[in-house]
This record gives sequence, C-alpha cells and structure tokens, in this order.
Amino acid sequence: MPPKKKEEHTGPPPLIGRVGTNLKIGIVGLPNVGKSTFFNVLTKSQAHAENFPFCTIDPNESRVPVPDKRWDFLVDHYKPLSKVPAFLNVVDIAGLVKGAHEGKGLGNAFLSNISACDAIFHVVRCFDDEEIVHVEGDVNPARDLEIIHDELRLKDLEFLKKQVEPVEKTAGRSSDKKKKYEYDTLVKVNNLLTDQKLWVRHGVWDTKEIEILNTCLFLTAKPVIYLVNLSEKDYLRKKNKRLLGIKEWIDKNDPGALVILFSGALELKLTDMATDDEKAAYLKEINSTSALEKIIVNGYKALNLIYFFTTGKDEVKAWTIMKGMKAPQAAGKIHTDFEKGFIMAEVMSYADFEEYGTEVACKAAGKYKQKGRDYVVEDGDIILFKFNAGAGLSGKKK
Ligand SMILES: Nc1nc2c(ncn2[C@@H]2O[C@H](COP(=O)(O)OP(=O)(O)OP(=O)(O)O)[C@@H](O)[C@H]2O)c(=O)[nH]1
Ligand SMILES: [Mg+2]
Repeated sequence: MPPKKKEEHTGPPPLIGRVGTNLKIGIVGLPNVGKSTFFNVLTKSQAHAENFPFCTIDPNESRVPVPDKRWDFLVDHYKPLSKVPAFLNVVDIAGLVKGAHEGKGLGNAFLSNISACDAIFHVVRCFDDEEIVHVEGDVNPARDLEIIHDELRLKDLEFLKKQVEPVEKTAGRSSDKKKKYEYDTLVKVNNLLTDQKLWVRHGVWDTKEIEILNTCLFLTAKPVIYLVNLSEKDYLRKKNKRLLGIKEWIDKNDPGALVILFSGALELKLTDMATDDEKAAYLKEINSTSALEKIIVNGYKALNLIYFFTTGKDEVKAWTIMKGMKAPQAAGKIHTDFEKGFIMAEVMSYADFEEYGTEVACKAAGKYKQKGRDYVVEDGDIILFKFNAGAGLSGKKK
C-alpha cells in the first residue's frame, strides 16, 4: 500500500505537474470500453465510436462547460449580454493494451497523447454485452485496471532510464550539487516504480524533488479519476458483482482515489433525447440522475484549477486560474496590463453575494474587501480589479 504522505510544508504544497490554466484531462482505458462514447456524450461531440478495438487512433479534443449553480445564479441576477462559464478540456485517447509500453497495439504514439494531458479519466468496462469485443476475452475490471496501471508505470520506467543515463555519467564525478540531487531524485523514482511498484504520485516528495519531477512530467504523476462504465440497470441499482473487486483493487493500489459510477448506455440514451424536458421526464421515471455533472466538476478539480467571476450587465464570466494564484496573476488572465498595472482587487465571496443579494448590500455589511498583491484568489470570488492603465491613468475592469 502506498505510504501516507507526510506534510513537509507550511504553505500550500507544491504541485506536481504542468503549470498553466489551459490544462487537459485525458480519457484512458483498454480498447472498446466506451471511451469515445463517453467523450461524445460528455462534450456533445461526434468522435467515431464503433464496436472494434482501436477505433480511435488520433486523439479527439473538445471542451465542456463546467456546471456550477453559482454561475447560474449570477447569470440569472445580472441577465448579462454575454455569459462565459469555465470549461474543462477533454481528450479522447486511443485504447491501450498490455505491452503498449513496448509498442504493442498502438503503443507509444498514444502514450505520448497521455503525456500531453494533465490528469486522467480512467474508464473501465463493467457492462456485459456479448456483442462488444473485449480485447482480453472477458469482462474483468480489476484485471483491466491493473493492466493500465502497469503499462503507465512501465512506460515511466522506460522514460526514466533515458533520463538517468546522462545524469549518472556526470553525477558521480561532478561536484555540482544540483546534478547530484537530480540523480538521487531519479533513483528514488526508480525504486518507487520498480521495488514498490507504486506510482510517482504516491511518493513523498519535497519541494526541490518536485521541481525535478516537473521537468520529467511522468505519466504516473498524473491524478486519476476512475470511471466505472455500468449497464443502465446496474447503474440504477448501484450493484454489480464486480464492484467489490474494483473497490479492493483501488484500496490496495490507489487508496482514497475518486471512483465514479456511470452508464455510457444511459448517458447516450439521454443525449439522443430531443429536449431537456424529455430527459427530465425519463430521469424522473427511472428515479436517477446523469453522472456527467459530477464527472466534469471533479475532472476540473483534479487539474488543480479554480475560477473567479467578473460580473456586470455586459458579461458574467468565470476565469480559470490555478489554485494558489495571487491577485495580480489572476488579473493577468484578463489582460496583461491588469497584471502590470495592478493596484488592488475588490473582492466579494460568492457566498456573501448570494446572502446579501446585491453589491451595495455586501458593501454595507463590510463584505466587499480591498485586497493587495499578496491576496490568494479563492474559488468563486467575485472580483473587480483596479489597475493603473499607464501614464498615470487609473482604470478598473470587471
Ligand atoms: N452495451 C454497451 N455498449 C457500449 C457502451 N459504451 C460503448 N459501447 C459500445 O462499445 C463499442 C466501443 O465503444 P467506443 O466508445 O468506441 O469504445 P472506445 O473505448 O473508444 O474504443 P477504442 O477507441 O477502440 O479504444 C461501441 O460499439 C459502443 O456502442 C456501454 O456503456 N454499454
Ligand atoms: Mg475510442
């Protein structure tokens, strides 16, 4: 079992992974498990989804609005001309088979597609259907989880070897402490992946080690959300004889990971319905809900992204930023001038706005706060930036 992570930092922990706000989550799994079908219902796209393994070759990329009742409330309140929610970028990737790290199936091409993503939706088949070919011959989700888990680990090991060789040659002789530290970190990665058969994400790393990891962007450093694809019937009753095996596998190999049950068949049926009313009536009839909202919201969170709002009659917009970003950098998402000329951020929390009903009422209650350069923006903040628009002019922008 992976060791518990120990807290080594007083501030927010450094993040493993790419820095940026245009991050993506990739859909990964064995061939023919319903990845493209899921991608299509999620992003309302039309990627090829057929009953043969390796139907997908080139990755399909799309984005889906992040559902949020707070954004709905603000839109309803301001009735703006333009409405822009936050988006989750999703990539549908080719299926992966045992031995892919050695080039089996579509092999390495698709592994580099995973490398270009920042988190993983791991789709595992738990539905029975004689018609739908399973590359391993039968439905066994715990085995399939292990195959994917292992392939990504083995691919990282192969990549690691290439990284270690040049460093190994110089680290021993060099007095360069940085090189030595890099070498030690890579050896630690090697031990974790080989001896303990764990993922990089399960290691305990200090800030300096994370800096080194972030130059490598290992596949096994990426956060994973497990999506279990059930038949409609099993999804409704939340039962399937293989769910226990999945739970045991997760508890052993990725304890605490988020597992979401969904039904590709049900989601497809809902997507094919002509109107929202028809959908709502069907969901009422079967006394269930779609799993897509939960999947999107958690996919976005897995990328370590949050958003703040700018509001007004012209526009209500959610601006994606990385967790932990400070006010000037957040302002820079709107325009680089906002960051350069940053004076202050006037901030209301969404909860206060909802409670007091208007900006004026928030001000009267002391809930409208002026924040400086060191303010760490929180998810759902409603912000008005004040900035110096050059040549001594002062400007502000919602
Ligand atoms: N019964 C059932 N069939 C499904 C479900 N999801 C997908 N399928 C079918 O399974 C076949 C494969 O689906 P895809 O979505 O193309 O699978 P994929 O994982 O993208 O496959 P590759 O691109 O080959 O890796 C298609 O014939 C789908 O109609 C499901 O939830 N239930
Ligand atoms: Mg596909």
